[in-house]
Amino acid sequence: MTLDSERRDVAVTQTTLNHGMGSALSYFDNGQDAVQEQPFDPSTVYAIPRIDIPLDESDKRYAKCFTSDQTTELSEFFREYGFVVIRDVLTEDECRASIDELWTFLESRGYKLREWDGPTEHEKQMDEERPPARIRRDDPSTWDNDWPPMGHAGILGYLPVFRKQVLQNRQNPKIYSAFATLMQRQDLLVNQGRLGMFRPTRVKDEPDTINQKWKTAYSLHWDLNPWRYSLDDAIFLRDAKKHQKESQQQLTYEEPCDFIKENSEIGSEKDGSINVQGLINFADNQVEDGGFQIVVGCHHHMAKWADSCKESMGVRMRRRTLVKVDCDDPLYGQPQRVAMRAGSMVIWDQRMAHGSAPNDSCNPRMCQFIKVLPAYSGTSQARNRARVVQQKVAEAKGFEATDLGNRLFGLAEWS
Ligand SMILES: O=C(O)CCC(=O)C(=O)O
Repeated sequence: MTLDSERRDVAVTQTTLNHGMGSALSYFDNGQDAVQEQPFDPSTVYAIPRIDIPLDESDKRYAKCFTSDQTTELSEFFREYGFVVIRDVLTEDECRASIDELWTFLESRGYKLREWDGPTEHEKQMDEERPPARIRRDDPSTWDNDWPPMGHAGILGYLPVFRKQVLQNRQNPKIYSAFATLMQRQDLLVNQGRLGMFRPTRVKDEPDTINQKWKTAYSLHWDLNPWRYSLDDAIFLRDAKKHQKESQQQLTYEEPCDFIKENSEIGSEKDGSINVQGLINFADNQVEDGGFQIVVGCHHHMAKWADSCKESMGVRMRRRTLVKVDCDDPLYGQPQRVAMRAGSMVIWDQRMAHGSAPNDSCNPRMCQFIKVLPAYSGTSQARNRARVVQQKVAEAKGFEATDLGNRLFGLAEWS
């Protein structure tokens, strides 16, 4: 497509779409052209059909699930519904070790470090002058003491975690095998991500007591931009190219948050790539415990949804990679909780609108976020990434990477 035809497209968008309710805002793109943002009208948004989440026949408190060796069944389910639960990827011992490590992380304030280099001089001085009250796992009255940032989202801090058990989980063969099956390739890099915890908001045998302060936010979003990812309109295609280029240049791995960003929108619907995200539950997680929720079957419909609101939300959000569903959109009320047993993992297609629902029980929710991306090598980005991972893995006391782990961490070649 030529620049001329791109410009013509933008001009058409500007002149034909002025069906406004109230005044439209202008969106300026680097001074090149202005695209009119139309007001968002929820009644014109494509309604994604609701499909009930399939439940586990043997225990309907949980979503339907598979074992990692049921490759045909789990792939078919994933294709149809856009997500899949794989049970028993962690043993009971591995769940116990993961929970223990999560608490040690909280008790030792591992999350305080915003940068790889540790606390600033100012932070150290503040801590010495006024030692902070510590969290203790066996005493819920301490669970307000210096809780990590991102508590409103149920995520423990900003940074990826490099500790023995979370690294073991990242090189777990069952987890790898499930990802490889769904991605239809063996050569993968595992993302170095974060831990999650929702504190219980209810007290056993006290039905009238609710701790609102520990309720996490209800959320529904995509970790990609639906318009850039799916639509052929020139404006979004151009933004998609720009985004890909910028994200490649920006990921230097000098900043810890580069690990968090790295697999958002790495392909597009048009190139047929399969992009996934996932998480592992350390404890049984029933509907009322809060946590992961998803719009079942959404991957089949995201492009139609995006097309139906491209002049309003699409224009407003065209530069975003994380896109939140508007609370006036009928889709906002549509996700269903994916309840899973301890040791289970859910993997979802990135085209699925997903998020989390707050806790409404006396049980905590504890999990590890985990994603994979196609392996790459030979670039400065790959070398920087490997250097940082190597250093962080070496610092993780008691951890030994396996052959599989070294490949998944980008420290050894796949071929
Ligand atoms: O399960 C959760 O807490 C939400 C997960 C999520 O939204 C994500 O990983 O992007």
